Amino acid sequence: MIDINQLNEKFKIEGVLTFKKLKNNLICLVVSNQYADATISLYGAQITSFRPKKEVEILWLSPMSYYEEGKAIRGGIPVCFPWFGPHKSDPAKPQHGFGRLMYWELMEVTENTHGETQIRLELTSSEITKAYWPYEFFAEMTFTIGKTLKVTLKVTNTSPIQFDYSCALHTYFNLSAIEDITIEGLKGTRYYKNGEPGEFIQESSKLKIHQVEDRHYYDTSATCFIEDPKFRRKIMVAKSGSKTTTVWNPGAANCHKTSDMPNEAYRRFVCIEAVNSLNDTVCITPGESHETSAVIGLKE
Ligand code: TA6
Repeated sequence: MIDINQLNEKFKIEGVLTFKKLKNNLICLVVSNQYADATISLYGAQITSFRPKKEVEILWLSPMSYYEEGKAIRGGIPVCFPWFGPHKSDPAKPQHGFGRLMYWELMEVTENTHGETQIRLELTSSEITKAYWPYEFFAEMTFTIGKTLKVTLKVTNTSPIQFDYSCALHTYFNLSAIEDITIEGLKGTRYYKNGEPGEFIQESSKLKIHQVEDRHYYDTSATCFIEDPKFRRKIMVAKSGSKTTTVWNPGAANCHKTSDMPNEAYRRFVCIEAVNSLNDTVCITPGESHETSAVIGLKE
């Protein structure tokens, strides 16, 4: 069991970083620096809140989220790894992999010369991870809390053979209302819709969400923007090391069926995800690493 006193002794930065307990003794790290406030759960290495000073929260977190081992926290940025979506051959294995269902070890907390706070967590392969996925690996999640939030998943192959994995930084963005927002940055990009045959192309420069959407845009490294007129802001979603961008909203009917979301939650968030999946899975040889990053902030 992780000891909150030991964490505080080792990592606490007076006035900037401390730890607190969530439900069921899950521990999170709380950052408050000159730029922003943020909360990161050690379970799942999942950031659940990022709020630049004097701004409305950028990440959406379900008020009905489970904080229970074996279940993913609903909201923030769940880390999907080492597969995205259902497992290819074994539906009994957890959707979106085991990364979001494991305790990650906090390794390092630093402040850089600009006063941004950097946090690094690690997950190393073990008998538990090998029961799901047979390879040896070393995964790191790094968060930089500044005016923007930078999140990186770095995976290193420590196996004697090459492996493939898929992953996502499955970011839930907090909205005033889904019907009022538009998403820019995907015009001219091909995509497929989950559960529908065929390929589509994004015709309009402004994507509006009117219903359930589960779109996977191919071959795109583009920065997206969420324009939210009621919150009077444009959220920037940049990324690197990922060529697939997923846009997901469950719509009213699926939202009602999802036990860890209020019925109206679909109006309050959209996911825009930096993904490596489909024709963009990552193949790394022994000793090789790959980084998938997202940078999130407000357009000035
Ligand atoms: O990224 C989109 C998606 O794969 C959807 O198909 C949807 O099911 C969503 O993720 C949420 O998955 P979860 O397992 O967190 O309920």
